[in-house]
Amino acid sequence: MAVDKKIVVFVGGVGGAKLALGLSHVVAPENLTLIVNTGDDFWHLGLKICPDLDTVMYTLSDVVNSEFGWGVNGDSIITLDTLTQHFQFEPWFRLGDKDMATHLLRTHLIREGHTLTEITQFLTKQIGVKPTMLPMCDEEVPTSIVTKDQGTLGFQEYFVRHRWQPVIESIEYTNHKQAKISDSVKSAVELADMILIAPSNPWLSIAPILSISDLSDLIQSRDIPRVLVTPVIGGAAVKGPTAKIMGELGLSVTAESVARFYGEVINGFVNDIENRDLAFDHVKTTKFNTFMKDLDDKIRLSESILSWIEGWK
Ligand code: FO1
Repeated sequence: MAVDKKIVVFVGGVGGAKLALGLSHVVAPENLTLIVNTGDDFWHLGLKICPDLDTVMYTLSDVVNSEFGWGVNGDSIITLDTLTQHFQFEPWFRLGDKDMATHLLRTHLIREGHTLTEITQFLTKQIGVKPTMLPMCDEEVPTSIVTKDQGTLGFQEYFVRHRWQPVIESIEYTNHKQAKISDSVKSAVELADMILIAPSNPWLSIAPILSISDLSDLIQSRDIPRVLVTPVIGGAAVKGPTAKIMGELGLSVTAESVARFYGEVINGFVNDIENRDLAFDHVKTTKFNTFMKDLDDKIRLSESILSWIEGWK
C-alpha cells in the first residue's frame, strides 16, 4: 500500500509504539512524523531518561525487548547488579547495560547544549529509525501524580516504583504553559494531511502532549482527518493502568468516555469490534480489530485505518 499523504502521529509508550511500527511498514518514511510524549521523562542516577522516546525508537529499530515492550532486547543488568553487590544500593528503575548507552549519550549531548529535538533526530537516525521522531517539546514538562494515599509522586515513582497501585486523585502537567511547541512540531502539524492519535493512555501519555501551550488549538485549526485509535477494548485496556485510572477519575471504562475526553481535538474514531457503537455527530467512526499481538496485526490495522480515512469525503 503506497501512502503519499503526510501523516503525523501522537504517541506515548508501548501501546502507541505498536501502531507506529505498523504505520512505518505502510507509509514512506518521509511522510511519517511521530510526536512522542516526554511527560514521563526524568533524571535518574544523573542520567536523563526519556522512556517513551526510547520505547518508540527501540521498537522501530527492531531492538526492543519484546517481553517488556520497553528496553533493549537481550540486555543485561550488570551495572545495576554491581550497584547492589558493591554498594548495597537498590535501584528501583531497571536500566539495562545496552540501554544505558542511550542515556549516557543523550545526557552528554544535553550537557553540551543540544536540544532534545536535535538529540532525538541524531539518535534515531544513527540507530536506523527511518520516520521522523520528535519529542513533544524541548523543555522539561514532568507529569506528577497526586495520589490519595501517597501524596504527590513523580511519574516514574508512581508508575514503576509503586507499580501504578496508588489511587489517583488528579494528574498535574507542570511547566506546560511555559513550554513552546518546537518549530519542527509546529511545521509537522501545519503540513500534515492527517493526524492520528495512537492507542496510548489518554491521561498519562497523550494529554501531556496536548497540554503544551497552543498545540491543542493548532491541531483543531487543521481541517483534516484527526483520528483517535481506541485504547480501550471490551471494557479494558490492553496493557497498563488506563482502565484503573478511568475508574479512579470517575469515568466508565468505555471507548465513549475516551472519545469525550478528546472532545473537538478529534473528528474521527477507530473503535474496536468488541466495543459498543459511538454516536457523536462531529466524529466519523469505524470499527476494526484493534488488538495488535504481532507485526501482521500492526500492519493490517494500519492499512485498514488509512484506507478508511482515504474514503472520507
Ligand atoms: N517500566 C517498568 O515497569 N519498570 C522498569 O524498571 C522500567 C524501566 C525502564 C527503563 C527504560 C525505559 O525506557 C523504560 C522503562 N520502563 C520501565 C517503562 C516505562 O517507565 C513506562 O512504560 C513508561 O514511562 C510509560 O509509558
